[in-house]
Amino acid sequence: MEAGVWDGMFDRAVGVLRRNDMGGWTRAAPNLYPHQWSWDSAFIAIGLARVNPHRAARELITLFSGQWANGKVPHIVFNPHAPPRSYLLGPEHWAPAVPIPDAPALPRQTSGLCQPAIHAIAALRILEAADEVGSGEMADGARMFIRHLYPHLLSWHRYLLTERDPEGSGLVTIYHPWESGTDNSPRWDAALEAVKVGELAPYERFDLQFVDEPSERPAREEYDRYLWLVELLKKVSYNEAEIRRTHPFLVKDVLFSAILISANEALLEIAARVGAPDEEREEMETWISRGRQGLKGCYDPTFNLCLDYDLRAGEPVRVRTIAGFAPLIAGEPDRERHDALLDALFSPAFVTDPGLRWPLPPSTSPKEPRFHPRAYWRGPVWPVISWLLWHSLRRDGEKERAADLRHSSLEQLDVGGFAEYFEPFTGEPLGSDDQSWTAAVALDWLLEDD
Ligand code: 2M8
Repeated sequence: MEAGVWDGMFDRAVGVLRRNDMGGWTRAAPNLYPHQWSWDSAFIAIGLARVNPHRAARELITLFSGQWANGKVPHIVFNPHAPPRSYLLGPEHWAPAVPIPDAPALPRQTSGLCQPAIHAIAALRILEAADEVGSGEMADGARMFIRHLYPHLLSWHRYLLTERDPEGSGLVTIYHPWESGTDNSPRWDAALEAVKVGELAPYERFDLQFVDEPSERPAREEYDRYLWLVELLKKVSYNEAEIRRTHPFLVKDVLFSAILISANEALLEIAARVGAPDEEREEMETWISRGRQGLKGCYDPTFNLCLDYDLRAGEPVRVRTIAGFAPLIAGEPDRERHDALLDALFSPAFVTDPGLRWPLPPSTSPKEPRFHPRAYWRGPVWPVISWLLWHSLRRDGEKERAADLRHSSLEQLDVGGFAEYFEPFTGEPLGSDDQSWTAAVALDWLLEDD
């Protein structure tokens, strides 16, 4: 760790995670998100891996205790002690009239959606952290942890690459913008607009009490559609075949798919460590090459970006967002395309826009007509996305660019604290304060030297 440069930040980040620690799992944020979110928890485990590997392992194990019988890891595992009227949609909104055969026999209730599968990357980080400590109790604990988690990770990835990809395209279909993690990104505008909202029970937006301005959260029309899509999924008791047949929102999400490819690489390493059978490793290799092929098919040479594909409309989603850099996250084997993507990332359409407070990627390109610098996933900078890109660039040997991303991100957090996201031109912290995954990626960055 660079001593002296980021004085006090390490302790502040640890403090955020400690205050959000609910005993074996971490709430995503103190007020706005009082439950356990799936990909937030994976980032939290990454941040904790070298600080407290045991606690990091526990984060993942607790999350996976909510896994469904079909392998799905739910996007929220609910906190039974969350204050009433604190989060919409709370646990009472997810149960269908007809019982769900795939839901877990749970001590804790879950949502019925999922989120990007970064968990295997987190699990591998925990193993590597235990390796650094060497042999002894830590190594034994890590071995037990990974023996326990490996089959769960495998069935999670299998679910995504079968039920969510019956076409064998290597790309994951999402059923709801919440599954992407980039909720109100303009990526989903057209597909959402096509959703005809039926009769909805009146509802209250609890989220708006925890932010300064309503524009920091999705709009009312978006929420109507979010809630309606959940109603439709409940109506078919989350039956995957029925969803594929009837659901109005089915999109191949390139960012989700890319994270899964990278997670499959991590799972392959984990499989080697646990001595998994050859067939399982071959299965993962097939997933990885199929995924890369799938992303190749979504590449748009005019934008030099990868585009999501709306299955209902039968067309690509032509909008420039950070999801376009999906192949960089997946690992792009074609050198020319890799360089073109890098040029696009470091172009004025993203990181080198001269008006930016820090050279960090805005969630939507400022060149897009639907860019909005304060509106949730429509423009602000998200530290976890900067982390994903940093991690990928470093893996690919782009040392200098990775170091710049890390340095600018740490500056952003030093000035603005561990906010959920940041206005790209002013650096103003927005959304929730003390967001767990922001503190977690800060920890990971602080423990690196470059
Ligand atoms: C945001 O999503 C939730 C719904 O899942 C919400 O807005 O209420 C997203 O930023 C998502 O990616 C994140 O996992 C979650 C908790 O931080 O908040």
